[in-house]
Amino acid sequence: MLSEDQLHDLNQPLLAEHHLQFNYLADLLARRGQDAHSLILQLVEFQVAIPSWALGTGGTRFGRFPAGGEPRSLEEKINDVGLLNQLNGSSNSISLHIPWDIPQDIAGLQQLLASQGLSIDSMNSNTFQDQQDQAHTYKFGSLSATDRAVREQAIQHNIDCIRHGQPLGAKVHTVWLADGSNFPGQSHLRRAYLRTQESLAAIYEALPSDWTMLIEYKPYEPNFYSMVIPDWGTSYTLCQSLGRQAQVLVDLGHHLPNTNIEQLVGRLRQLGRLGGFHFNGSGYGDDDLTTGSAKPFQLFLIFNELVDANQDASLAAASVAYMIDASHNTKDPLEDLLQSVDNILGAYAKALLVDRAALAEAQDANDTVRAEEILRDAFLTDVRPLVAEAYRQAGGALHPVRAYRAAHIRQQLVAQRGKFSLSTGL
Ligand code: LRH
Ligand code: MN
Repeated sequence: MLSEDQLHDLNQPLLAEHHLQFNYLADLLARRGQDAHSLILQLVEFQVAIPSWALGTGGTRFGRFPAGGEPRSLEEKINDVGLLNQLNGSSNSISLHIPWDIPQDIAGLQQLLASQGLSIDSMNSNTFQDQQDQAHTYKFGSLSATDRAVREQAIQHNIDCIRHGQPLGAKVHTVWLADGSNFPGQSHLRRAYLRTQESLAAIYEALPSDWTMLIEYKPYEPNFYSMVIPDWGTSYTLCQSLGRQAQVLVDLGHHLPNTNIEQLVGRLRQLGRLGGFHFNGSGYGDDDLTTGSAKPFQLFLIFNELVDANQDASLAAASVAYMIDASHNTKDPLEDLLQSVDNILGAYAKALLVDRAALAEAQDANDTVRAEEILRDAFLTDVRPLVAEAYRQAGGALHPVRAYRAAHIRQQLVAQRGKFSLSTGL
């Protein structure tokens, strides 16, 4: 989509100002005893997986407004993620959702992924919708259904997802269940949990030894009285019962109002069960908006917990899957994903700036104001020149959204795919 020359030409007019801003920040950080170049290496290394189901405009039950030029196949989705990765060098993998992305031409896909420098991040099962040729409905649940035939169908579907991912090099399988109830009495809450545990164990049995199974929780929607896996504690206990390859997935939008998400992230990291994130932004519920758009300070505090744990020698290292899970109604999906990655890298960069020795000292001394000021110093530091330099050193655009617009990418996609092409997804 974009040649290196094009990227070079897009960066050229911005370079002089960028160097001015970057050098100013690098000097400021040096005076604080921090090395901008080692920070950039960590930012370049940090990769965020792009969900295949967010490359088109998602709808709500009230409506869907196509952006035009949406990807019509898995191959076109991979090309769009390839473009995002060209622009920011920070999106080198794609998560697939089955059956929306059932791989057909395996050899072709392997070649395409290699040519785009991409890998498959996580496979995601879907037992929250009924498919045309399906024998049993998921109306009353899937892995927790009272009907054994429904549970077995859902178990087989999850195993099929894993089998679809293996030839494409996937190593992660994500399970999110819409299972639950809308009315008190509708479901036996303990037995629903036990059936889910039994079904997950059957899926876990089929998991290759070098794979991870992520269990995603959600407090409500599409059920509004109970969800079988409503919170991190339930996901954690299920992971405990399954084995070491089972980990908890934290979707930022899956928390009741005012939940201290950074604390549960630190807790899961301490317990060795933090498997991954679905990053998105939300003000109320599972709004699936741009990551960091509504609560940038909370996103910073989450990364503050992650960096603190990563720098804690007493804690075993963890391989955490960083993924976006968003659904767009009003923005160009690709611009929104570029913004989300930008806000995520910004939050990570700010968390790397926290003076942890001084913070620990202030915390031990119960010097609340000092501790708060140390966090604010990092959060209020404008790290955009650092992130832009990381993009540049990764061969990307200094300002990905501006470059995307200057290159008229959406217009080109509409010309190729049409104004009303619709992508599979939510
Ligand atoms: C459920 C969820 C889950 C996906 C779906 C697309 O709300 O977050 O991760 O399967 O969105
Ligand atoms: Mn999710």
